[in-house]
Amino acid sequence: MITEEDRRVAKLGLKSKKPVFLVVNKIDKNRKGDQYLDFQRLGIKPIIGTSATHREGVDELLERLVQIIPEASIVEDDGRLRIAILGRPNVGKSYLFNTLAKKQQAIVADRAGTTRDINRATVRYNGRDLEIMDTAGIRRNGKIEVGIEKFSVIRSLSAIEQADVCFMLMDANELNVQLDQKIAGMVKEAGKGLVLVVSKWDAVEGRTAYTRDDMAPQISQNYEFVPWAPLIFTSSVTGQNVTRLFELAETIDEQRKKRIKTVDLNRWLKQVTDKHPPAGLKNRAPKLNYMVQEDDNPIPAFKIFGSHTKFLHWSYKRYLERALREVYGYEGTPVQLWFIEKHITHKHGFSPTKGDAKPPRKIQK
Ligand SMILES: Nc1nc2c(ncn2[C@@H]2O[C@H](COP(=O)(O)OP(=O)(O)OP(=O)(O)O)[C@@H](O)[C@H]2O)c(=O)[nH]1
Ligand SMILES: [Mg+2]
Repeated sequence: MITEEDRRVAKLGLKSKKPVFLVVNKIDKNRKGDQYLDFQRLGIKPIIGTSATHREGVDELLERLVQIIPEASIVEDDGRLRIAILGRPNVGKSYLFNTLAKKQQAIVADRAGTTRDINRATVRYNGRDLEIMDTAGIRRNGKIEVGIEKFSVIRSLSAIEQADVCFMLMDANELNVQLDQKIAGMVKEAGKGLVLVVSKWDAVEGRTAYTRDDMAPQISQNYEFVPWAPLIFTSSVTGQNVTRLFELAETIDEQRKKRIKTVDLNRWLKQVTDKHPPAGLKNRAPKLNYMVQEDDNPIPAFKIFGSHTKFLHWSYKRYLERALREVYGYEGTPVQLWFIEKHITHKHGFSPTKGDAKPPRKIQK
């Protein structure tokens, strides 16, 4: 039987302009034929009858799904370093973009939300092509309006996806906003390099007695979940630290590409686990035996093989990440540690990057 709720959901689905399937479940309980006729009135094609409990029709459903999923697109590696400039509306992204690009490509304006698309510019720095992307501002959650603003969020997300390194701008005049943290979190989740950029520093430095050394610890505190991200104070008006950003992006890119020899990793693993063996439950103490870096991952990623790894405490994973960074750096980029049970070949647990390691942040002078 079709309910009012069914009709409403069907309408929503059809309006979404996405492929829609009508899945009629629990067909084992009904005579098939007439049920289907009824559901045709919802106007959705194809209709697939399933019985989840009897596993009927599920294969067909998957089969149909696979047919419409687009093929994975492989981004060609043209050797460019891609940088996305992110931040709330009006923080000075386009101004910085122009300063970096040295050409008037993006619109700079007083009104919030003037850039609606991703603006791109390619500049040559240190013998290498850098592609800079200026994104539209990300609005605070509740304030995202349907339409253009919604698309700007999507664009920012897509800029993060395309980028190797992201500059997260925060307005020196208006700090500690939750949304800034959210953007930084999105970058971390996407596994991209991150620089925390205080913009419009000229406006504060000139007007108040506030110094960088006053402000840096306060800001750092709000970004404890990305302790590895460098913090830099800039001004597009005076040009302060602007080219320093290019240097940072390059350094972060180098860090991300760094490969550590397996023999060194294992020596390191033995040292840190000897120093602090992972705690466990009675006879279920986790043991970590062997470690290797993944080859083909744009995010520095490590597999650590062991036993009882699911009993590893998150604080221990954090300890490992911190210790790894002490020796190998990886400034400005997330790293992933995967814990793999020796006997079963499946991954479980999360990267400790989801925990909060807390070494001192590098503040750029
Ligand atoms: N004092 C000072 N003002 C700046 C600086 N950078 C940008 N501004 C001003 O801040 C305002 C917004 O700058 P935009 O570059 O348009 O900001 P945006 O982040 O691109 O804004 P949307 O595209 O709307 O999200 C303009 O009035 C700029 O002149 C800076 O370094 N110092
Ligand atoms: Mg702009």
